[in-house]
Amino acid sequence: MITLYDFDSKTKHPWNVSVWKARYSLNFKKVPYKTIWIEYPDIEPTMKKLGARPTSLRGDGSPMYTLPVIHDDSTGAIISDSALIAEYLDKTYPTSTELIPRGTHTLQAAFRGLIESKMFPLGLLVVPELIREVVNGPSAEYMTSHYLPKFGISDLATWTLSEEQRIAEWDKVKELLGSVHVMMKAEDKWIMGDEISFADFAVASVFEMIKAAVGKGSEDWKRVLSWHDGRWDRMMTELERYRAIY
Ligand SMILES: N[C@@H](CCC(=O)N[C@@H](CS)C(=O)NCC(=O)O)C(=O)O
Repeated sequence: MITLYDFDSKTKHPWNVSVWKARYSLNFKKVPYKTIWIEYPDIEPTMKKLGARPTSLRGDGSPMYTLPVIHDDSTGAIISDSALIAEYLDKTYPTSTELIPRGTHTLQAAFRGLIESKMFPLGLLVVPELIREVVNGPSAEYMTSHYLPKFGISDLATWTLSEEQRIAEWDKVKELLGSVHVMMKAEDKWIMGDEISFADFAVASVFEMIKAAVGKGSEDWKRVLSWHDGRWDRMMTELERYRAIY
């Protein structure tokens, strides 16, 4: 059985963009797994104890441990990083459809790089909401001290976005998604055309984070889904079958 490490929350529902990529991948491969929910400050000690690898370095040069991480007790493998998890699942649990089909590795990495490079504006819209409404105390404290300064927010209690700023930030998010939309042919259902892949899960995971932050009954969520001729609405509806939480 595989264990997936994910961020705990008040809503008891996954919300993190990076972990959603791994969750979609596990569900797509139909590999049985269970989730262990942890808080931000517990990532490093938990991962060190497990023997997971850090995925990058912090500004001070120390190793940075991140989620998602999976532990597959049938092989003993412990994998950090959502893309490496997808590669591991393709290799260890071969199925007729792959997350990262042979020959698409570089293009998929470039595509994810594009999405990640343009995600910053979204942070200002979702991170304060996630801290206020979604995560538990220890993660809220961690995100407040580690993430909010990046957005120039020093005191969340008094911080608000004006309506004008909100519209401007949402416009930037629309632009990011629009840059993906214009690269796709109208008839393309998925990033690779007719074939679903890890690249789609990278996009859908951004939507999952938006949904978790703004709420699925909100006007913001309905508006986001309606952008670009309803492409995202259709995509998220199709992906319902890979959204199970174990
Ligand atoms: N490249 C990694 C990135 C994972 C990542 O950055 N995870 C963040 C949450 S979105 C994290 O765990 N951060 C830990 C921290 O900020 O201390 C992946 O795709 O898995």
